[in-house]
Amino acid sequence: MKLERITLRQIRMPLVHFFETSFSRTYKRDIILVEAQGEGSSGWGEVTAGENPFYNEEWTDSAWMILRDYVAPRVMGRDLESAEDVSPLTAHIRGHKMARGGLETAVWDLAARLDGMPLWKKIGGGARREIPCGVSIGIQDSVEQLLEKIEGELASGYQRIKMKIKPGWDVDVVRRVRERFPTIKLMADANSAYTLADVDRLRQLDDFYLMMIEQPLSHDDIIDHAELQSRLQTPICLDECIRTAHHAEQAVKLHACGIINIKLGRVAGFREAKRVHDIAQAAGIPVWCGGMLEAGVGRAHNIALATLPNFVLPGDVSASKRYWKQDIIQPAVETTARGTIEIRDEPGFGYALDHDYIRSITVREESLG
Ligand code: OSB
Ligand code: MG
Repeated sequence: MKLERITLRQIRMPLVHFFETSFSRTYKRDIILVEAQGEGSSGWGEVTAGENPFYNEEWTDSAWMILRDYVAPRVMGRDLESAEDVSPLTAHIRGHKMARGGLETAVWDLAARLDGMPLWKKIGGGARREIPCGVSIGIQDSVEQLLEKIEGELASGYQRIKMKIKPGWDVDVVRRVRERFPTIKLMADANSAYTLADVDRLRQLDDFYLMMIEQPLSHDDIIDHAELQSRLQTPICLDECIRTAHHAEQAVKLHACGIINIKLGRVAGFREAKRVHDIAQAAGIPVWCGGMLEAGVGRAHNIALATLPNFVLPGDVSASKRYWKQDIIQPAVETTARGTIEIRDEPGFGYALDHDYIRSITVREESLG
C-alpha cells in the first residue's frame, strides 16, 4: 500500500450546546479531516485536537502544520506493509500525537477498505456487536440545568453519566446529583484541575460511590496520582497523562489508577491505542473509550476501537445529535434504547461521508501530492 495524495480539510461546526470543562468552554469546533488516497481508494481520519492548547499541547493550527510539514512527508510514497507501519514512520516527531493520529487512523481506514473489511475487524476488534455508551456532561450555568440534562440523558438510555468538575463545582454539586439519582453509574472528570494539596477535598468525593474520578491531577503527572490513589477509595481513571503504552506500564507499576480512558488521538492512533489496551488488560485494569467532541469520522473510529475486548466500561462515545444538528456521516451515529451503539459491517469505518455537507463547512483545504 502506497499513499499518493493526502488532503487536509478544516471544517467548522457549531455545537448544539456549549461544552465546558475545567479548562475552557467550547461553542464550535474547528476539526481537521485527513483523507489518505492510495491504490485507487481513500481512507479518512479525524484530528482530535481542540481549538486551543488547553487539553494538551496541540490545537487545530498546530496539527495542520505538523501534518503538512512533518507527518505527511514521512509517510507519502512509502511502501506500507500494513497500517501498523505508519506510527513508526512518524515516531521521530516529539509530541503532536493527535496530528500523527489523524493520518494513522486514516491509513487504517484505507487498509480496511482495500481489504473490503470493517475497520473493527482490521484492528483486531469485534469482541462485541454493540458498544456500551455513557455521556460526558460539561459544567453548566446552574445545578438545576445539570440535573435536567442528566435526566434527559438517562431517559435516552445512556448507561453512565460523567460530570465535569473543577474547584468550586465539585463536592456540593456531586452531592446534589447523588441525592437526585442515588443509583446511577456516576463519575467525575476534573481535567487536571487539582493538586495533591486538595487531597482532603477529593477524599470527600469518596462519600458518593463514584465509579471513578478521572484525571484529577496534572496532565503530565503519574507519580502524584499514585500517591492520591493510595489515599482515595474511589478508583482513579487516567486520561491526559497516558500518552504512550509506556505511560500505561508506569501507571500500572505505581498503582496510579484503577481504570484507563483510551483516546485514539492522545496516543497517536490505533497502533499505540491497542498497546495501551493490551497492557491494561494484562494488568487487570478495565478501559473505556474517551471522546474529544468528535465529528462523525472520529466517532466512527472510536466505535471500532471500543470493540476490543478490554473496553468493558461504557465510554464517552454517544449519538451524533448530542453534538451536531447535522453530522458529516450518513447515517448519523445513533444509540439503541439500551444505551448502546451497534457496530456496522460496511468496509472501513462503516458510515458514508456526506461530501456535499463537508464541502459546505470547509474553511481551509490543502492537497499534498
Ligand atoms: O477529558 O474527556 C475529556 C472533551 C474535550 C476534551 C476533553 C474531554 C472531553 C470530554 C467530552 O469529556 C467527551 C465527548 O463527549 O466527546
Ligand atoms: Mg477526561
